[in-house]
Amino acid sequence: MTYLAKPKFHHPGLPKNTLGYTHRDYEGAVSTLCAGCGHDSITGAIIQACFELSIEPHRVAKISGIGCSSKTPTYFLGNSHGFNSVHGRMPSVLTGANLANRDLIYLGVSGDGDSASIGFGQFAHCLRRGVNMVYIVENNGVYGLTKGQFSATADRGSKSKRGFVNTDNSVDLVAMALQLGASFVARSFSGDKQQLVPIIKAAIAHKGAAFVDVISPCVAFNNHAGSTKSFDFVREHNEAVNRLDFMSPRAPVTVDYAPGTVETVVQHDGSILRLHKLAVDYDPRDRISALTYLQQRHAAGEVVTGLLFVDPESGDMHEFLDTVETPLNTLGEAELCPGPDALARYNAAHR
Ligand SMILES: Cc1ncc(C[n+]2csc(CCOP(=O)(O)OP(=O)(O)O)c2C)c(N)n1
Ligand code: SF4
Ligand SMILES: [Mg+2]
Repeated sequence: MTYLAKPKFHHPGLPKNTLGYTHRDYEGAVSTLCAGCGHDSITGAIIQACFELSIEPHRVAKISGIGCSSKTPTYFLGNSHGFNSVHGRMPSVLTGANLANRDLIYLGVSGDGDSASIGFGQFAHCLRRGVNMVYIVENNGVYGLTKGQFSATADRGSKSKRGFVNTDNSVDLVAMALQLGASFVARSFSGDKQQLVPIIKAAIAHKGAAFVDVISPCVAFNNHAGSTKSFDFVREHNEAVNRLDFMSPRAPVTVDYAPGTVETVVQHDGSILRLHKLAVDYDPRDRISALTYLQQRHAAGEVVTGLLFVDPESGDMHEFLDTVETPLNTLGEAELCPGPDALARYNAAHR
């Protein structure tokens, strides 16, 4: 496997975050993806978000499936935990890890093939269970790694590089996530760092299942006229529902927002989301309206980006299951093995 380590030298004047780390401390190995691949821009946005949030790298677990997108955790947060799993199986691996240790920040990275085709069932169940995570799909409408077959998110009527027309209806993962009960649902574009970085920061701060669909053009197989996942198509048809500005509780609240155009949402951990509302009556706390709006804009040929839905009061799987607060890997033998009497009582309760 190709693995290119980056040189460790960096300019002594590089900006540092509150932990004293530079941007470089959040990078990984040199990317081996095609030059210009949208996935590399998402990697850059994740690095920026973690740097700005001053996250301790050892508190992050990056888990992915298989695909060009699923390779990207190698290219960011080189000092974090990582597990490159099996095609479509990221959600179950992440759910298991999260059940064993709730103290880590879970970043699930997947592709449209990984999540909307082979892993569709896993995608659905981890969202409806409310696993506390940031689930990112790097969505290019194709199976990039296996040479550009249509994925399930490719729009009906879109053309492949070789001229084939997709005759299947498409899956909209954002609509699915809303329907399945995800408590934070957003969509962005790999080429729009201004929008994507605050969305990722807000998703990390959110407690519950946060789903972020990022349209990410594949320059090798899906960036030509006729593709609805190309740079040009998305730039021309992008309709941003809001402009998101994320502030962690430590940062001072800035006031450069025109009155009447700002929507403030306080999240579970006290962090604040400020939304620059472009659509006058768009409310990101209304799941039903979000679904309706999404479908209306889709019918008009537009790609809605921004924070579509957030439930600031959401809980997560551990709350729903009432699990112990201590991570399982730190429990001692006495707690893990309560002895024959407890087992006998438990068995008796089921007779
Ligand atoms: C069980 C299994 N089936 C099929 C494959 C072949 N395969 C590898 S990656 C991939 C699709 C990847 O597409 P996507 O998730 O959209 O990632 P992209 O490369 O586009 O980023 C497929 C079908 C595999 N590795 N494992
Ligand atoms: S094949 Fe497409 S998705 Fe894969 S690295 Fe190249 S541009 Fe990116
Ligand atoms: Mg893909």
